[in-house]
Amino acid sequence: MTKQTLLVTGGAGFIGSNFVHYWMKKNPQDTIINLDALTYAGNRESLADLEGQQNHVFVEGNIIDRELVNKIMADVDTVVHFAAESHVDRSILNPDIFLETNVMGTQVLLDAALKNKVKRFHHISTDEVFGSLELGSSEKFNEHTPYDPRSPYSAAKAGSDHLVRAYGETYGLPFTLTNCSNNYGEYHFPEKLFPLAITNLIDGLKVPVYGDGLNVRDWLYVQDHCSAIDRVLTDGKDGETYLIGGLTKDISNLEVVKMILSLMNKSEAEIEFIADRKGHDRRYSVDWTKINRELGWEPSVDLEEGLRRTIAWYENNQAWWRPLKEQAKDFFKANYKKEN
Ligand code: NAD
Ligand code: TDX
Repeated sequence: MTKQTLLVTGGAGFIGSNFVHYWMKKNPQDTIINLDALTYAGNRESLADLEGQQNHVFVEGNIIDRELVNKIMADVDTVVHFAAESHVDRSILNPDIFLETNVMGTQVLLDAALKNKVKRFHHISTDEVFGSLELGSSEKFNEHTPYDPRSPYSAAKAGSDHLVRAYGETYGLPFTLTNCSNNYGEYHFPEKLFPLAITNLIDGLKVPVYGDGLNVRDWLYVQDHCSAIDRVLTDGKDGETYLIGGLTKDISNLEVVKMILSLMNKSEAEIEFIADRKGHDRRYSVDWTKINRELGWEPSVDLEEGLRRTIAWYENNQAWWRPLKEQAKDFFKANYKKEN
């Protein structure tokens, strides 16, 4: 097995920390440099079991810091770029930082990757760049769907996707790009829907559902996202984009919340309908046949099994999430209103 050095950005966040664990277990010969600014969403506790491991080097720093990024990129073979501001609701309250990190930060990384001749820049993106599909339609996003971002978050992510492709076309930077649907699982920050619902229910609180609850998301267990990235890093073709998704059938937020309630033996009286998100995308659905056909990837954990694992993890790891919910109090106050 050839040894390589990966630069993982945002590796103290939800998906990044899962990916670091996944990769180190599967490729113990490799070295991971983990660059993370430890914003509200980054947490060293998510990497606690890796403390002292020689081949995991944590660097606290910002992707926008050109000097630092250039320095740590020196011996890197592959960049896996997760770092981003990722919460749609926070982007509605305060868009500025989304542009700074997601667009400008990505450009700093791209420049450094070119300068240091990295062999592959893999950019992690989202299905939200494609906009919103009609409720009840059978349409799905695929690799040819035009971009139509509708929130400051997805607009900034779209900007970063365009920049990555532009660096490929203009300067010949070797890259791959994946657009994935909604992830859920261990180490998910407790202001996103699933962990918020589960932790509220553990505490005897209600589950806030925006609007009529009929919005549809395509849910994927985070470990399956990690295995998809692995397939793309290993066998993906230079300059290609792959869409990653988890479901084959629509499921509304309300239905998925009801699944969580039932798995936690709670009644539907625990649902609280609240004011809708501004510009709330109605429906996402991902056609993941390209990555399935070309790279042989498919999801391995279905929604019910993934939810069981996730609920058990939050029940058993209360010391991980309790301080995070406490820190997010101001956000909860600003975001949750009964009326629009
Ligand atoms: P997250 O918010 O949990 O983690 C983001 C991480 O990036 C945090 O550790 C944070 O400290 C770090 N970070 C933020 N700004 C930084 C900066 N300027 N410099 C260095 N580090 C910085 O996000 P996530 O849910 O793990 O998402 C990771 C990536 O995957 C993002 O690019 C997101 O757009 C994408 N994505 C997420 C989902 C999802 O469902 N969560 C789905 C598809 C794509
Ligand atoms: O309290 C809530 N009540 C509610 O009804 C919250 C937090 C959310 N919702 C709804 C909004 C969405 O329709 O649930 C759905 C999921 O919301 P989030 O967990 O905030 O995720 P979403 O906005 O879909 O974005 C996530 O998936 C795609 C990630 O945060 C993004 O980074 C990723 O790109």
